[in-house]
Amino acid sequence: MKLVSAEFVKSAFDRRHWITDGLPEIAFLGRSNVGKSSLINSLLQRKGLAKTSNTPGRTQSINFFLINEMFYFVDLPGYGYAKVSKAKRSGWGKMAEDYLSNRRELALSIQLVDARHKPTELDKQLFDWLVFNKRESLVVATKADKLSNNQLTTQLRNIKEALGAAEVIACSVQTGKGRENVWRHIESAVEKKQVFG
Ligand SMILES: Nc1nc2c(ncn2[C@@H]2O[C@H](COP(=O)(O)OP(=O)(O)OP(=O)(O)O)[C@@H](O)[C@H]2O)c(=O)[nH]1
Ligand SMILES: [Mg+2]
Repeated sequence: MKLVSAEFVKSAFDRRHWITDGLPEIAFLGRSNVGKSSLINSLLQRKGLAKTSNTPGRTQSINFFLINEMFYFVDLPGYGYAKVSKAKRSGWGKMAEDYLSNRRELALSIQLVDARHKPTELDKQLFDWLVFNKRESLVVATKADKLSNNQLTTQLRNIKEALGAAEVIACSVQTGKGRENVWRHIESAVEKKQVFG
């Protein structure tokens, strides 16, 4: 797929503000600070389109980006960040859960885990939930540049085992590793959604 256009469309804090044109959506999910917004920018080759930060919990809304006027990237709030108030935390959980449970337009959920760490309990819960709910999903291990090749091989095996995932794609926004592969999955998910709904 040739990337022709990518634009930020809106931030939604409430389901009433979700997009209503019915185009397929690719969601990015994972712990705060795992690299969701960075991966979106890297896939789109556009620095700063999705806001990134060293401060976990940066993305608090559901952010929609229109790609090629054909489908959306959806940047969901990160989970598992302890330092926000309980009220805020359950607010995020609710909106993300609502989105994942009910969103008909959702074509693919890309779940990000940190390549350096064992998946957390919340990572596992999300993975199981996506499988249980028969959501099309893909696991990506971020920040692969922070590991040696040997370490990365070991970690990919550990992550696969911990989650029970058939495939985990190593990615780095620094080196571009994994980008093509992730794009292939996105393309095929969008096509499938366009054909089968
Ligand atoms: N070295 C390296 N750093 C990365 C990579 N991806 C993301 N980062 C860094 O990780 C930090 C968090 O990245 P974000 O993209 O803001 O993370 P996020 O998942 O969107 O975080 P929230 O919006 O808080 O949920 C930033 O400092 C990024 O520069 C990567 O592939 N390699
Ligand atoms: Mg973010």
